[in-house]
Amino acid sequence: MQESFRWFGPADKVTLPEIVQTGATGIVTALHDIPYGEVWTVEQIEERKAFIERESDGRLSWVMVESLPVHESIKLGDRDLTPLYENYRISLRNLASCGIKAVCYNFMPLLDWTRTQLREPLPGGGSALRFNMHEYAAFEVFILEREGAAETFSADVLERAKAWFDASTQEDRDRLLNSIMAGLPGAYERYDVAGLRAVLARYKGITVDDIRANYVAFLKAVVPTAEETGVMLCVHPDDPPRPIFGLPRVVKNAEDIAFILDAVPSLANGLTLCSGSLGANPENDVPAIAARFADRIHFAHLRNVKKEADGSFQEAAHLAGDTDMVKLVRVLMAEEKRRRESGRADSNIVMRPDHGHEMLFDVGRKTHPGYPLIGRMRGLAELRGVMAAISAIEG
Ligand code: DNO
Ligand code: MN
Repeated sequence: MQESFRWFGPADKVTLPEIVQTGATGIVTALHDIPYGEVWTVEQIEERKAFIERESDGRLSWVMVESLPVHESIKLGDRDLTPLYENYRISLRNLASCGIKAVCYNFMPLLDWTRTQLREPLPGGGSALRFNMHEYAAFEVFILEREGAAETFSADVLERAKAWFDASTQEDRDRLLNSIMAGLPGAYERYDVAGLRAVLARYKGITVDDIRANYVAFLKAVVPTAEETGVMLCVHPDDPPRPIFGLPRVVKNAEDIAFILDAVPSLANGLTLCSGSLGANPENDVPAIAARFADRIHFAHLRNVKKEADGSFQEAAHLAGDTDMVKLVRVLMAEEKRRRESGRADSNIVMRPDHGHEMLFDVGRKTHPGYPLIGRMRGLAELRGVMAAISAIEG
């Protein structure tokens, strides 16, 4: 697999020369300053690409876009989408003309990954991202006061949510809102509670089937261009793989993935296998999902989670959570072998350590939540060991 590392652009506290030292060779990034829906021009792409090569002394290159965001109107299925589809297609063409031919995106309404804790202390030091079900419930039921939310939680979770809320200070509530919004990358919009209520109102009455239909329309509009230009699109699963704030989620399990990949059967319509996102639902067998859709996986996000009975989960060290990472890496490497044998050009699957614990010299450095240098470097090093062992044993 090609080892890559996510970098959030020149404003990222983690620098390119530091990433060089992780041993990764690929950079995963996006033009985070460009508002959703606008064209990424060739000049802007070339400039960023050159920056990466220059700052890393030619040791790193931009191998994957994460993300080329899908505008909210496309997810909502608003009326005249032609200009937005066209902008997306132009961006794909521009990226391809600069030699960047792999593009990750997601189809999560409004939010990206969602956590209640950005820095849950770990025994022995450092911290991890965490999703606490009762705090999430407290936010949805008692802070956001979303109609119908209470029924979606067990009595036990609700009771603990109420106790948390009753004991919480304004500072606790602000911290929770900030954690929930933190998954939105780059300069994108953050909402306050009133703002969140207002944007959620736009989704009122929109069902899973509606979002699926909007998604298929999007794929039909852009996959032909991806095919023509040799770009591999790869959708990132919903994180966590459950509805958030009642918003329908359509990329949460094998059934959803099958629906998407079958809707437009083309290699250009592919998958980002994110083991941490899919792995947060106990019903998802991540290595089995990887095996089933192996030929359409263009990008692997490798990380692990430890699940709890009430639906809470915490990000574990890369080899330490509930997902059998060795089994998963074997599946991906077997697929690479098949591709090599059948002469497929993309036989190297791009992988990156997805998230890492905040530890050692990153503590207090205020790197992007979930994306410190050392924890991810540790994850990459562990995964590299797994890959080396598998190829030594299996060739
Ligand atoms: C989480 C990431 C996601 C991912 C987007 C892709 O850390 O894997 O935020 O970048 O969902 O569009
Ligand atoms: Mn991911």
